[in-house]
Amino acid sequence: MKILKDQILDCNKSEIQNHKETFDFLSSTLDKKGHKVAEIVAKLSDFQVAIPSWALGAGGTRFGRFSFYGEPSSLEQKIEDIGVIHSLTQTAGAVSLHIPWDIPSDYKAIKEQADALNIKFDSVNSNTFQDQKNAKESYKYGSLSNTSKVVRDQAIAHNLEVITIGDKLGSKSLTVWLADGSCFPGQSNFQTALQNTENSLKDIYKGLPKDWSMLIEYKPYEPNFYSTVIQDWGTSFMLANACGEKAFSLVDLGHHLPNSNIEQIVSILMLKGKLGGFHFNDSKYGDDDLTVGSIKPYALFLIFNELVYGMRNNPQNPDLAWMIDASHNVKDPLEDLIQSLEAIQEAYAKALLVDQVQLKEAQLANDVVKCQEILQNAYRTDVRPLLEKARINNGGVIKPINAFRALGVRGQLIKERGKNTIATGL
Ligand code: LRH
Ligand code: MN
Ligand code: MN
Repeated sequence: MKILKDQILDCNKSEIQNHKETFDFLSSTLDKKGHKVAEIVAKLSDFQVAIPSWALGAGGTRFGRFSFYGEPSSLEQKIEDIGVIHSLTQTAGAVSLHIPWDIPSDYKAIKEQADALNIKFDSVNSNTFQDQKNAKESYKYGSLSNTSKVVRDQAIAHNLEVITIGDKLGSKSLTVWLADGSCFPGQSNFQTALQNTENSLKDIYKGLPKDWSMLIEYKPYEPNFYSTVIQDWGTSFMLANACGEKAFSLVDLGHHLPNSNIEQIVSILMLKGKLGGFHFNDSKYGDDDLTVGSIKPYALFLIFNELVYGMRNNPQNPDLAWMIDASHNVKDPLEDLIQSLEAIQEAYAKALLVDQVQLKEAQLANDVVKCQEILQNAYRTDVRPLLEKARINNGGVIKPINAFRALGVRGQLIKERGKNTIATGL
């Protein structure tokens, strides 16, 4: 399945007039306020988010899984699906592989396929939260933190192998997320577990190629329900510092206890030059992995406001590895990803409308009302015509969900792949 240029032009025919009218109106309004619309649109066009290789099929819960049919069952088909989303949205120009779920069998062929679709290989994810086929040791009681050195060594070797795989594809970072922790008080010694993890991470760090970085993801609970070794940003930050200048924290929006001030975490990590990666999703209760922006869009905007501030003012912080980390239980995964990409771009565009100079002045004058007005004026702007323009400029469609449906993508995929496909991975 491949979306052709003519199909894109065809989809845009019926939408272009309306787009022009709404865009012209918005851009003249923003112009009058001193915004540089062309620059904002260019930033949106440049902003690319990786799609994880495990997100292209229906997810599921521990109670069941309901297929959407036509799901990809090989890495090639997953990249093909990302190609579809990218052709329409022009925002999904990268894939993030999970190893061992998606080890390429033919590196040259997979690179060529991705290149042709304009898709890069972003951060590679290791997996020590499941026992692998024929593995000698089990991760039941932890991986990098395990009390047994042989288990830790196996987990370290796996991470080093993931680096080797990613290196062949052009990836530049390794994302480490550990399920390590304990389910009951007394089960684990907190200090030993953290010390073992630090030592193991340092061993992996030594194996990083020169131009690579290591991203350390944190999460407060699940699958362990009493303690998690890398539970919060402080722990991740501490470990990144212990490893060295190529190690960073990774923020996954769903990995916080309710009401955590994520925008403040983002801000402080960027100030310290230690925010390396980002996983987008939304949640109401826990690590729900819902569509980005579907529950707390204002919080997402506030987070982007700090990201934009950091990208402008914190040269000490590296470019970030952006990725969607959502799961799709009741929606078509491709439609859900399109909605997430749109929500990300929307929050980014709104954050680009925040007048940081005015905000600083209002903060210095302790004009609390004005500070709030500045943020909320930006947030209340309907920026969707800017997103449409950014997509048009890159050769995408004006309305991705409408186009996805008008082109009958899912029907076509079912025709090509059949009904009984099961996506590998989660
Ligand atoms: C853990 C997580 C992590 C994993 C992915 C499957 O909850 O967010 O990033 O790699 O989900
Ligand atoms: Mn994640
Ligand atoms: Mn998660």
